[in-house]
Amino acid sequence: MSRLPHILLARSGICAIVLAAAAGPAAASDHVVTIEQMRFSPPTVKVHSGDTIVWVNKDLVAHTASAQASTFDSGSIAPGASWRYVASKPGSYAYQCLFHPTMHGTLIVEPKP
Ligand SMILES: [Cu+2]
Repeated sequence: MSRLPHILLARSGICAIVLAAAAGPAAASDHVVTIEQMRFSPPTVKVHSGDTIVWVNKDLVAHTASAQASTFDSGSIAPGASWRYVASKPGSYAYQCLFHPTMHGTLIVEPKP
């Protein structure tokens, strides 16, 4: 994999996500945060405890999604790769990219409905 061009990796990552989203109702509690052009999109995501958040890196450089309170930390997400996190404790979690401190996001976890 590592010898493939970055563009190809990025595209295959995007395709995988599209296919996963189209695959069925199991994705109902999955939330996707796209990392593209040095931004988290959407910048704020609201989920319920137990939901899964997937950060998908569509940039050509690595990023991280690291909570300022160390609640979660993706580590380096390579170009074209993604990272999944299952939300647990309700709260509001500001996070940033450790490589690019101007990149900010917020994860809001609400109690189970
Ligand atoms: Cu970054």
